[in-house]
Amino acid sequence: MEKKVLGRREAMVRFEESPIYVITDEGQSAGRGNLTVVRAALEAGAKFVQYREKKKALRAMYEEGLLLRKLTAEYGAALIVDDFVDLAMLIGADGVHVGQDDLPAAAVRELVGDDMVIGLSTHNKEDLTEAVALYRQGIIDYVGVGPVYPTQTKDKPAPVTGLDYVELAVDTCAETGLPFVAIGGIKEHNIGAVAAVGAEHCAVVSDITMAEDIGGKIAALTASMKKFALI
Ligand code: 3NM
Repeated sequence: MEKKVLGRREAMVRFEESPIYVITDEGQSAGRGNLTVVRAALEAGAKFVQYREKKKALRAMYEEGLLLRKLTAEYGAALIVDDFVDLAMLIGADGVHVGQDDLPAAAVRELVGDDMVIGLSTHNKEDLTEAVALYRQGIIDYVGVGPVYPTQTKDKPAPVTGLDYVELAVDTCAETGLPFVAIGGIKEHNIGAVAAVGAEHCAVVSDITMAEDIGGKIAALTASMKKFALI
């Protein structure tokens, strides 16, 4: 097994420092490979990257995951793997992200031990309440909150939450400390509105992966968040 590069605590420091959470989608990368997209994002200063791949064979994902691990380590960035707990462990990722229909977070924590980040997608108030309990038990480290806006990236997205759900997550985070990242249809033209209700972290897939100038896009997204941030 590869050695973890950052581990849980250091990876969550990168999360806190990252207004933009970059997620791969090779099918929407304008013909570029995940490595090319991630390298451009890292060059632009991205420090929290998720390897999300639904279409490749697991063997190909393993090979690519090892390369992404090497690359993110060179830039001191955290690497999170979507869904595949075994893959995350084998490539030495800093964490794994799971959804509501994946293995339960508590079971994942048993598998990965104490030194990996676990992120959990949430889509409504009930999910968020459960997530708070998991956070208080030390099982999860952050939640995804969305889809805030309609998205083409996910096959069967949950109903669009709008900004109301982001506002609930802001309040919940203030009360409990549970870190969250807003996700779903977030783009340069609407990211300011998400920041304006108090989100400090936004996960963006297609607006980054499809951008001709990935570095320029990340800079523009970050600038918009800063401009509209509450503090
Ligand atoms: N998770 P884009 S929405 C991966 O609601 C993912 O949990 C979501 O892609 C959730 O930025 C989503 O291209 C896709 O809309 C986000």
